[in-house]
Amino acid sequence: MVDKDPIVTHVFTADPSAHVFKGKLYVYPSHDRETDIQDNDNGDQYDMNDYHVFSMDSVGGPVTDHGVVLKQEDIPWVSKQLWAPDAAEKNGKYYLFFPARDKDGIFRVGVAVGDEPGGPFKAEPEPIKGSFSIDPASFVDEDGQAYLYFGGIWGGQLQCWTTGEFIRANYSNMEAQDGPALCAKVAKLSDDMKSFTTPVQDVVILGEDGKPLAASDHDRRFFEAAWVHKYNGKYYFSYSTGDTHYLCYAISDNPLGPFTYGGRILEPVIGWTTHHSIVEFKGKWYLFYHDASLSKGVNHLRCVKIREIVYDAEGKIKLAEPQHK
Ligand code: FUB
Repeated sequence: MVDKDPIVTHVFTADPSAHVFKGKLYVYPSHDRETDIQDNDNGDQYDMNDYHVFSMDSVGGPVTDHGVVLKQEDIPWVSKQLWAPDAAEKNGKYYLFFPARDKDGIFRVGVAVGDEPGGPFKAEPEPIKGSFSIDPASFVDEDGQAYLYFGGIWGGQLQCWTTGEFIRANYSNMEAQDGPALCAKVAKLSDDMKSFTTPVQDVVILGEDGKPLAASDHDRRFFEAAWVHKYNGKYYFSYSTGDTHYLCYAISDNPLGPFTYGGRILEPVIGWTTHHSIVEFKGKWYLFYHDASLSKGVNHLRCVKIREIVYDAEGKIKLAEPQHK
């Protein structure tokens, strides 16, 4: 293994969403904390209750911790589990999107607003109307239109939303066993970034045969950790395959898809989860990701790391340095 150092070691961090704001690299991660909750397939052990923001002027340079920028007790609708967040800038304001369980135990996506990329952020009193499940990822296209991608199966509850209503009985079914895989979701965001302006729709991933990936295709189907970036005029949708522990991507000419499966970015890391973002900074492209090396393998105590990525002539993503020797 060609290992990398965590970007910070004074707190546990995971699910990094990286963006360039005001010429600096900002990272919006989950803030893992120690609990005595046993690991289970619902992810109850991921019991986070606040967010920090980090920034840096250069990759490999000093990292600034902007401290706690939003905490659970200040979000009226949340009962627990502040999971993987993301951030966006629009018209000079900064928006932190975050998933959490509401008072009924149902995951929703909230938004909090700030004047600076390093926070603090003030949460809206209610989650985004029509939002559900986990792992929001915002993407603002060159024409200014913003999109919110989200969803995650198993503990992320996406399987509960097959009819558009929350079906609690589906919680323990985890995912479809046959037919097409469950898809991540996407909707366009309003100009103030606080609501959806379109119905929520599927982010369909097609195989080389032009058919949606099958539910049984655990090496390639979407599990959680949606991310979208644009390279050379194409939209790249990247995600975790969950129980097979890969980071994969798919490519489209349209931010709403359908996307065609493109390959793997990262092989399994130490720890169960894998989650990432992709960002261009000072002419190079980087993969932000996490593993559980800082805690010597405790699944819910993770640390954020960075690797450079490159594109080949066909636009395929490769790590600049191999992950394993
Ligand atoms: O950090 C909690 C959850 O673990 C995230 O929402 C998932 O993507 C996984 O990394």
